[in-house]
Amino acid sequence: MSPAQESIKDADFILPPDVDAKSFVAAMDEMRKVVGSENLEIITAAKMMPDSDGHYFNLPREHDLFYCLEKDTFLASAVIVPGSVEDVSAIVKLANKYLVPLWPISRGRNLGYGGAAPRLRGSVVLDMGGRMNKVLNIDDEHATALLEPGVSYFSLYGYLQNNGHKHLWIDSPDLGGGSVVGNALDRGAGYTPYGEHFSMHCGMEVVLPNGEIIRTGMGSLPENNTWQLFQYGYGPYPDGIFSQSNFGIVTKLGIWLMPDPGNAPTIRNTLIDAAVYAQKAEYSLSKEVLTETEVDEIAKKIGVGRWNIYGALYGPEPMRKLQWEVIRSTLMTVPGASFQFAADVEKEPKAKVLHMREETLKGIPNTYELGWLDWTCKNGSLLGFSPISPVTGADASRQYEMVKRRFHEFGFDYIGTFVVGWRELHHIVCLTFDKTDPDSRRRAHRCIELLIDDAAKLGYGEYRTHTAFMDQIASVYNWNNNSTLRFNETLKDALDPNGILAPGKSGIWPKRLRNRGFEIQRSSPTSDGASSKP
Ligand code: FAD
Ligand code: EUG
Repeated sequence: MSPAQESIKDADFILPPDVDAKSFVAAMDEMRKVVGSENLEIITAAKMMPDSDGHYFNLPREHDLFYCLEKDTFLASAVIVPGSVEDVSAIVKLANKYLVPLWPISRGRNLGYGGAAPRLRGSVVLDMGGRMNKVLNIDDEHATALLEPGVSYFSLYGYLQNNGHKHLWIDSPDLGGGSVVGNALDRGAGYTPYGEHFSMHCGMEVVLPNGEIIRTGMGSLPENNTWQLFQYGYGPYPDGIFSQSNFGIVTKLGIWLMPDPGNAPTIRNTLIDAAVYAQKAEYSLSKEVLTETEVDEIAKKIGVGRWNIYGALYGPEPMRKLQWEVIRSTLMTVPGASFQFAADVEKEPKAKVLHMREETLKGIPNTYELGWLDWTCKNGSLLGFSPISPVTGADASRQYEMVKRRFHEFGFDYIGTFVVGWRELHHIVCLTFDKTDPDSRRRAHRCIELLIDDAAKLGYGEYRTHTAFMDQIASVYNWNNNSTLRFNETLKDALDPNGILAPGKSGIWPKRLRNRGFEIQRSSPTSDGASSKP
């Protein structure tokens, strides 16, 4: 053993389970040869504690920007930035050799759901977007795109604007810095008719956990020209198992662009709009959860209702006029309802939320909504709680009451929006907290933990979640004695026998790591008894 090797100590690294410092260093040495030393960064405890945590445009990749447990709970051992599909495949093979888990991200801006950080501490973050960030193809005639993981909404929009494709629109979520591929893979949502992002994808290229590369749909037929035109191809349709999963690393994704759009409204509460403009302290001296009367006053002050529908009509003017007549005459029967058009509202001295939403509804990416994160403190953090509901007033009200009760109990103002989908509502609850205050973190975490069980008891489940709750949510999707989780585990063990790809994602643990204490249990039993222990 050389002196250099002897001096390698476990404590110097953020080691994954079953890997000692020596073999971790050997793995990194081999992986460095694949990507080049400038594209591999080892995270050390010292490196982890800079004064600044980073921010939206300077995102930490080794930990969650909005950590709700400790800053180093979901901590990566290294960050690797591959430059090609071949790099990815080579890294995956080495990960198998050394049992080093990989956590792929595209842009890593999964804020509210764990950011860029891995579920299993010591995993290596595979930054798929850092170098693989090209728009590979735009098909004007069919309105499709083929993208690498690093293409953000901003960059896709810019590309279309600057390369003669202005007639093609995109659907952006509220923040434009995310990845078109990453958001679709986590089944994120936007606000135009193409807002259901995963269903608008068409064709994938995937590196499997053994390093093999496949193309889905028509992509498995060599020389085909329909990869981005027909979603299914031939035989079983596997694309779904690569979303919110740990079954493969997506290296290319096809996506449908919008030649001629329709309408997808959101229904937002007063405070989310108020918070876009200013912090709570500017509206109220109260340190408590705001009362109904106080929220009424804020609504009056900023000129909105308690619930506000933001939507757009698309298409030729005569059709829009006709559609508007139908909508107007229906919605105006709601007592107290009123409406405004962005064009009729003064933009000076300050743009209104209406103008901001107008951009989003036109597919112009932006970051206005970062504003509401600071509702109760500067550099505020978000925990997303996102249960699915039928599109009925009764369900929306029941969910609103359910959340308000817990938010009141834990001292949070309700901030939320209902995003209308094809056949359901995504109820997006935005719990803003102060990550620098351990008590705020604890309350935030416990509040959502209880709400997951509250929701399950009423028959509601979340469409997506923060890493801290992945096991809990898997445990409430438990029909027929957890048969879904067992199905996922069967797939996991077949595809990833060494358990190297994103262990724990969506509550799916590989055999090697299952039941060894890495699952996160509820911090204590839920107060009125959890409906659904596994
Ligand atoms: P990434 O972080 O790159 O990916 C997300 C996850 O997908 C990863 O953790 C990983 O599990 C998986 N993944 C990514 N790439 C790959 C790959 N190549 N192979 C395999 N798996 C992969 N979200 C919405 O959907 N709609 C909104 O309107 C919205 N508004 C928001 C507003 C605010 C103020 C905030 C703070 C957040 C909001 N979010 C919203 C949540 C989040 O910011 C976005 O969903 C964001 O797009 C996710 O980050 P990303 O696109 O960089 O994805
Ligand atoms: C939003 C936020 C989300 C999401 C979908 C939409 C929009 C908030 C925090 O996660 O999943 C206004």
